[in-house]
Amino acid sequence: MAKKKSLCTKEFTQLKKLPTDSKSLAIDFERYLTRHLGRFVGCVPFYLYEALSLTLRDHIMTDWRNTWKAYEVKGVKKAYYMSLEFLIGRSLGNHILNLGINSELKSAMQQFALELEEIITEEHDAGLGNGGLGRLAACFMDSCATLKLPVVGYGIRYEYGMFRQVIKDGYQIEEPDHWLRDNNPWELERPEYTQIIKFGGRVEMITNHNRKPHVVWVDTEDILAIPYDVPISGYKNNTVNTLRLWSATATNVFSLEDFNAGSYSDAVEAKNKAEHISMVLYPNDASENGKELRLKQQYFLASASLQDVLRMWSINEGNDFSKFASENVFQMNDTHPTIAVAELMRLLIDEHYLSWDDAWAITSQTMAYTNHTLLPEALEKWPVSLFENLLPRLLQIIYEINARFLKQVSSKWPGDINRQIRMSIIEEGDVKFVRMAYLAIAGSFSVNGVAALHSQLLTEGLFRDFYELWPEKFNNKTNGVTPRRWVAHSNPLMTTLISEKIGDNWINEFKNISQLKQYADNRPFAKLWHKVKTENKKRLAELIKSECNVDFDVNSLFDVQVKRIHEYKRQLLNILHVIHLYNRIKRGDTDNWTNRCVLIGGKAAPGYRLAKSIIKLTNNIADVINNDPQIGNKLKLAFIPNYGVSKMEIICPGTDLSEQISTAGKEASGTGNMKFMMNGAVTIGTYDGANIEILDAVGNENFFLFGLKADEVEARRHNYQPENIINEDDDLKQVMHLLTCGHFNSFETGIFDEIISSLLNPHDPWLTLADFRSYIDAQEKVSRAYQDRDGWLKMSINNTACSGHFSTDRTMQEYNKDIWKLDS
Ligand code: 26W
Repeated sequence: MAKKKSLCTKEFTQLKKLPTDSKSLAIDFERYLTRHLGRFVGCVPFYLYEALSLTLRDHIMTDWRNTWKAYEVKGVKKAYYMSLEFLIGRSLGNHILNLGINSELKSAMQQFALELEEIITEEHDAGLGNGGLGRLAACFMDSCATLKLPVVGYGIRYEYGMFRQVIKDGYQIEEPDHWLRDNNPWELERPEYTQIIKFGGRVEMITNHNRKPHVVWVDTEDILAIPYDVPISGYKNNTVNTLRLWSATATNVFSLEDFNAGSYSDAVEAKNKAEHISMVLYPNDASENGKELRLKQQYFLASASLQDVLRMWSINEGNDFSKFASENVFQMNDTHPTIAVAELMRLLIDEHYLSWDDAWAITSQTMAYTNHTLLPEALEKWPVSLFENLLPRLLQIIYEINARFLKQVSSKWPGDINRQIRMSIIEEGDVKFVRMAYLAIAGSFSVNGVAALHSQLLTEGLFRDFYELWPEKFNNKTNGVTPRRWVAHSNPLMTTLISEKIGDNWINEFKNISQLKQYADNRPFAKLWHKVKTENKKRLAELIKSECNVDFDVNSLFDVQVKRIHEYKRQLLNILHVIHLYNRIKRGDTDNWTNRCVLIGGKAAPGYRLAKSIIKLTNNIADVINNDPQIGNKLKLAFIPNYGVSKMEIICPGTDLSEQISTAGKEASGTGNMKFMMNGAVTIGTYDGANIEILDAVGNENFFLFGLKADEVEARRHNYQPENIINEDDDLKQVMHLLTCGHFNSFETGIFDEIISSLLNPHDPWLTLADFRSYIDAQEKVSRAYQDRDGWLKMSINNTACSGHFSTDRTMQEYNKDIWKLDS
């Protein structure tokens, strides 16, 4: 749809609020259900969810429009958060919390004999992300709206989100997640803001109207980007920000030419091909795989978003970009959208006729880059040849950026050719590559890591040369999570208990949660805390029963590790401990025993064989343990299928012990660790990522630290002999024996050989066995601590009370103060 001039000349007026009493809500709900959807109260429950969402959406629309207009009228500086992933989860429950009309809606639903909580769970998760990085983007959006920061999210509206994980015979099976199959009430299509995205073609030099040489990119295959806006409500503050997700489609749905020539199928094929771009989220979370379609997605997002921002800019400023850099800032979520650096240059030079220097001044003052991983295999690089075919003009610009950049390098370090080779944005060799992280750093005024240790390791290792060149660009922004979703929404019982004691302003002033500290030693309060935890454990136990058919007894210690399955996160170390406990029970070593229920969950990238074996191993061990009458309630193990945002909302309030056991120096930050802490779980963890800051906040006495530190890990690599470690440790010897003798795979010979040899490998990058003893000892301390109920409750309360630093409200305030500099 082409955008036409408005017919209306009237000035903007604020939209008025709609009534939120339960009677009005009930009337609206019934009207949507019966008149709009044509259903009735006894229908398929999804329609109840849809009708209720539409009811609520009317209220959000008011604030949405008023928020946008306020930003527009004030002409404020804006930040754009560009991310290939936004792991939003469900929206309805979150909006209800933010609008503060839970009790009104509850009673409105009661008028129809409906339970609000049940309706809320009808919503499909918006699973547009892999894990930490995607969920972080969603938490950031929440906090920006709550802080009234003018931040717009830009992403892709994938037709299929993160795959659904089904477990069959213990193995992970991936099923497509067609989350948009039913209507999605939380999106608003905006065809009037469609953008055209170019691919392929060639680059030509022409003489423009000023008789100056000018580059044009011609004979391209064009694709349309259609925006869908998703409302992001702030907490009880009448603010609704926007997440704009792009969907791809063909430029002309049916090429008339093809159609008339009788090739209807060619016309349809073109449309299908275009739509592939936004069809599916890539389910890899730590290794890049260089697929052409992925680069297309990245460029599609970057180009559509930048064109959109320039379109809005030009409405008021025309082709005057003198103030652009002081009113706009782009935050790139990892290297995934960093082609934006070259694309902004292209748009400013080719489409808006700026000089290279002016365009570079704008680009390098508006782009900021966040790194989320230290794993070298996750660093994106694209074959130059791919760029040549797909984005020839962008490649030219990257070469020019690189040439100018290398000049700077050589003037700082004259004659240091090795450094130039190391730092070049282009990796030379038989196959040449574009190094996206280097492009991001060269084009950005800010580069940040996501926890103190991570940011430090970036400057010492991965980006050391760049740090030496531009120390002022580098900074740390420790991650957080939003306390609205991860406490107020997920843990209503705890929320009520806390608010009764310290009032409810901790929900948006999260540092005030520290006021809880005074209750850590208060016995009546601890008793109530225990009651809440037990109720939450019951809720979790019910989930485990229905999903895994395993009985978790609420009196046991609930020991949880949920996150993507990856060797560096060391689910294997956890499993070795479980085998050790099993072995102890079998050999009768159970004096002073603490009953434990161990829960593991997470998805493996579909092509990551070893991670998939880890899932199978977990399920096989669970089968043996859970069906052995001699083990009984002493030990249970369950693997929860299809771990995601909605499951975590039930898991984290019911957890006693949070497993954060990555090889030190490998987990950039972790954010699950923060969710557990806020909900009163105690952490057993390595000195890694944000664990370090959690330990700092909560103190040694409230945290179970173990394992090698990052520098010790590096030192240890040179003399790592797993065989020796096994021979010197009887417990480990027995554990390894159970694994190697096929105790857990008696009818499936050899299926765990790869896992076993990875543990025995002296070059095991994750040094799993090096931390075995200290992990087992720390776990033993946990078991003993859990037997002292009062002591444990004190630790639990302290963990929540000390979690004030880990709200994304704090994180966003830091981004704003140091990087974005927006008015709120
Ligand atoms: C190329 C594909 C790809 C996709 C995702 C490469 C790398 C990634 C990242 C490693 C994804 C990620 O989720 N990183 C996580 O980001 C979180 C938020 O900052 C951190 O808390 C986690 O420690 C980090 O692993």
